[in-house]
Amino acid sequence: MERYSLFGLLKHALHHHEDWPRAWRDAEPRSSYDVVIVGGGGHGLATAYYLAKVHGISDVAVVEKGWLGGGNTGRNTTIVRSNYLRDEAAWLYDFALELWPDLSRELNFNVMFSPRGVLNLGHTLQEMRDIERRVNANRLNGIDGEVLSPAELEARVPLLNCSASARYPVLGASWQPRGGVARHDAVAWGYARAADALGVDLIQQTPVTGIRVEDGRVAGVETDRGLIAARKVACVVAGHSGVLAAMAGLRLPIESRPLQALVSEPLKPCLDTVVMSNAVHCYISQADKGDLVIGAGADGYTGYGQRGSFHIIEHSLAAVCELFPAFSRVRMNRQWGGIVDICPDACPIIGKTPVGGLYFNCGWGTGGFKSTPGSGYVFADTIAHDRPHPLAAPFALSRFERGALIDEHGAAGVAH
Ligand code: FAD
Ligand code: PYC
Repeated sequence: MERYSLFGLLKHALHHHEDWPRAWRDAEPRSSYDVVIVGGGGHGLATAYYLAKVHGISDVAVVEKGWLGGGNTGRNTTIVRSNYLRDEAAWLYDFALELWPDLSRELNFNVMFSPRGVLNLGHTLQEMRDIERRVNANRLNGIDGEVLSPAELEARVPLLNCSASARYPVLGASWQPRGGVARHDAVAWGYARAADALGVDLIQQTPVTGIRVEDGRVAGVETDRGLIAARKVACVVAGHSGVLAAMAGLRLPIESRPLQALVSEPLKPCLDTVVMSNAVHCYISQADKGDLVIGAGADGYTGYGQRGSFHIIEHSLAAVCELFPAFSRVRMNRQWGGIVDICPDACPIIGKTPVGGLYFNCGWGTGGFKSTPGSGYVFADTIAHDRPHPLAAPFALSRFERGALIDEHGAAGVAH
């Protein structure tokens, strides 16, 4: 690799970034594959990578209607943590968290994982009781966590307003030191490049318009470039899961709603951890290039417009200004929305469907970025063996028939 130098910098500046080698092939769809993955977000790409890498299944195509990582993967606020309340969720998310520190080496691509710790603030007595319960549950599962007092918080985050006279006074927080952030695009690009190198075809700008089912088994997907036959089809389309399920005659217990975020102008380093407040609906961190990355709550109704409603973001920014009075003078640069797929228990659906050979991985809602490596790993295993990976088994679609819901609303990070 070329070393950083003034000469190197000038050379690349004058080159206008020309002649960069392609990171992955622009594959033409073949007529059939062993496995077709619908959706080229982080989860779909990770699934393809682990199918090829761990299970030796590389006759795989990822079919994406837009560009790789252009869905929620490239729209999220990049928070990574595993402090979920219920055992099943804690195990799944912590399995994912354990994969992050080595991911850049695994993919030979810098995903900029930064374990700078995550704080979840409590503003009421009941929230503090819930935080204590969650931290205790986490520690019983071997997951790091502490409860911090306002004084400890003030020392850790000097800009945070911990005054007792604040509108929503901060009474304390949970602290997960192993949590942090990662670069979302890099995660998609890293998995894409590594999957392509193992022989996976990445097919962009190709919407799937139908799922062909014959005698109760999946036979392939219809696209605007023709039918692509497949022995197995795996749908990983987040906010569009209901649409894809309907193509196979299925109905999922999922609502698709806009969730929005925004970034500020770049600032000098001033916030070296992640602060989340479920009660007032904001979460905030500072990107390496200085921007404040701020997220808001989900819209209260379903929709597919990747923008979100103004009153939601107004409410979140009011909360940011109250929590961090110094940020009230910061200008915002960009705002956007992503369509999140929310299950009634705020947990994902991973696994088989009533249609043979058809699998879904969805329902990650407002919190699936953190689980990208773990989700891809367990889903690939589930597809390869046509049975649930042990960590994925509790998240089967059939839990809604059995009433075996895993309520994670409290730890979801964003109330919905
Ligand atoms: P996506 O990245 O959305 O990929 C699905 C892909 O499927 C898309 O690229 C889409 O174009 C494609 N697709 C859809 N329909 C079709 C079709 N018919 N044919 C072909 N392709 C199709 N999670 C966290 O853990 N931490 C956070 O801080 C966080 N913040 C968030 C903030 C916002 C504003 C949003 C919107 C989400 C946030 N999330 C967060 C949630 C997280 O982004 C998602 O759970 C995760 O990225 C889902 O990844 P995915 O690969 O399943 O979906
Ligand atoms: O799940 O940690 C999370 C999260 C933060 C912001 C949106 N989701």
